[in-house]
Amino acid sequence: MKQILNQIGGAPCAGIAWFDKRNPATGRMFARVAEAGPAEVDRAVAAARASLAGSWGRSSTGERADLLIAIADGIERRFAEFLDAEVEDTGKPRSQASQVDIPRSIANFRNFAEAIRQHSTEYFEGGTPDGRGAIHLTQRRPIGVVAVLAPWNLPLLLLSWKVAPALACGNAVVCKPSEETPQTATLLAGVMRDAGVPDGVYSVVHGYGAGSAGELLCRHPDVDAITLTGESRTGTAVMKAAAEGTRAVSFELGGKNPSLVFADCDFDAALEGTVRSVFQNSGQICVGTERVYVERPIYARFVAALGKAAQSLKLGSPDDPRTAMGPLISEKHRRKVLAYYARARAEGATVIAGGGIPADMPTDLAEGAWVQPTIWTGLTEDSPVVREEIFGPCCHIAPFDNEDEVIARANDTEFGLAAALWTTNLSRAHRVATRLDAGIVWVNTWGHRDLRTPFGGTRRSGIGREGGRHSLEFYSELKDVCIKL
Ligand code: NAD
Ligand code: 6OD
Repeated sequence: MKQILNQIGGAPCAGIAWFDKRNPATGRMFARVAEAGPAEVDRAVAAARASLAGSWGRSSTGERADLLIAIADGIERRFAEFLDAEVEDTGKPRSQASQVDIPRSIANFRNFAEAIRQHSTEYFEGGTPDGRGAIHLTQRRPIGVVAVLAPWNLPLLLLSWKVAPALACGNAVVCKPSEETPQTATLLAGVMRDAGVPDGVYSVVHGYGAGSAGELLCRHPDVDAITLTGESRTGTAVMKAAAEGTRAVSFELGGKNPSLVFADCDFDAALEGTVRSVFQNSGQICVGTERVYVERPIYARFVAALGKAAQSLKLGSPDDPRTAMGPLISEKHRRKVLAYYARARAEGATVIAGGGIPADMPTDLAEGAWVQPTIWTGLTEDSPVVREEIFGPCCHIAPFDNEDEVIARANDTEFGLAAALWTTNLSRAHRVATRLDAGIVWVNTWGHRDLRTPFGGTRRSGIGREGGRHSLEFYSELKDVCIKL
C-alpha cells in the first residue's frame, strides 16, 4: 500500500492521522494519506516565512523565471509518473490527462516564466509642491505566504495555475490539494527540490477542508493571502476565515453554465461542442454546460442528436484508448449526483438519455463511481436540477423563442462563470455575448483558453481573475517608491 506524505520545508513527513485514498474507477483503496494537523500546518507556514527571509526573498524575477522553466522541464521529464498519478487519483481517461491535465500544467509554469520576465516596474516623473521634481518607481512586491486550496477535478492543472504565478511573483506557498487527489501536488515537491527551489518555498499539507488541514491553513495568522478553487460555499467559509487579519482572497468557484443554441448555428459544430461541454471530465469541469437552451425550430432535432451522442459515449477503463468518459471522483460525489438524477425523475423530467448507474460495467470496474451520461427535458426553470451546480455528466435542455427571452433565462442564476453561444449571425454573436452575465463567453466553441486571458466568474462564481497578468496582480502588492530629485 502506498503512503502519501506531507511535504514540509523540503522534507516528507507524516501527520496526526491517515486517511484512505481509493481509485474512483475501481473503488479499490490504493494509498494511505498523511493528514496534517496543527503542528504540521504551523511548520509549513513557518518554513514558508523563513524562505522569504532567506535567498528566495532576495531572488530576482529573472532567477525565478529560470526556476519556473526548470520546474516545467522537471514535470516533463517525469511526465509518465505524473500521468499515472493523476489517472489513479481521478479515474479520468489517460488520453485526457495526457492531452490536457499534465501538458497544460507544464504550460502554466512556462507561461508565467514568460509573464514575469515581461513585467516591468512603472516609472513616473512628477512635480512636487515645492516645485522640485520627483520620480516614482511603482514596483510589484510579493504578498508573502500564500495558502493554495485546490480542487480535485483538474488537480495538477488548477494547482499549477496558482503556484506558478505565486512563485513568479516571489511568494512562498503552502498547498492543500484536495483530499481526493493528493498525488500530483506531492510529486511536484520532488520536482521543486530537483529544480533548486529553496526549501520552504513550496510545501504540501494533506487533509480535508473544514475541521482539518484546509481550515487550519486558512485560519493560520501568518498566512498573508488565500487562493481557492472550489465550491461556492467553500468560498464563503474561507472568506470568513480570511476576514480575521483582513487577508486577500482569490476565488474560482462554482457555475451553472448555459449554452445558447440558435437555429442559424452550424448544427454539427454546436452539437459536437455541446457534447464536449457537458460530458468532458464526466461533467466535472467548472466551465461545463449544465443548461442548454435551443431555439424552437431546431429543438427536437437537437434533443434527439444530443441524446444519441450521450448514449454512444463509451464508459470504461482509463487505460482503454476508446474510453470517452471516466467515473465521478468518489462514491460520495456519486451519491450527490444521483440525488439530482432522482430529483429530476420525481419532478417529472423526460429522461432523454441515461438517468442512473450503468448496468454493464466490467467486473473490475463494478465498484467504481460510475453514472450514466444523462439528459433531461421538461423541467421548469425553478427546479433545483436547473438552478444548482450538479458537477456531473448531465444537462437539462429547454426550447426558447427569442433572443431577449433566452438571455434573461441564461442570466437568471446566482452564478456567472461561463456561457457558450452558437450562431452564424455575427451581429447576434456580439449582441448576445455582451449581454450574458458571465466571466467567460465562448462563441461557436467551448473550452478554448489562452493562458494569458482572464479566467474567473461573476457573482457566486468567484472573486478576481486568473491567467497572465491578471494572476500577477493578485500574487503581488504594488509599492510606490518616490524619490525627490
Ligand atoms: P471544494 O470546495 O470541496 O474543495 C476545494 C478545496 O478546498 C479542497 O482542497 C478542500 O479540501 C478545501 N476546503 C473545503 N472546505 C474548506 C474549508 N471550510 N476551509 C478550508 N478549505 C476547505 O471543491 P471540490 O469539490 O474539490 O471541487 C469542485 C468544485 O470546484 C465545484 O464547485 C466546481 O465548480 C469548483 N471549481 C471551480 C473552478 C473555477 O475555475 N471556477 C474550477 C474547478 C472547480
Ligand atoms: O485551462 C484549461 O486547460 C482548463 N481546462 C481549465 C478548466 C478550468 C476549470 O475546471
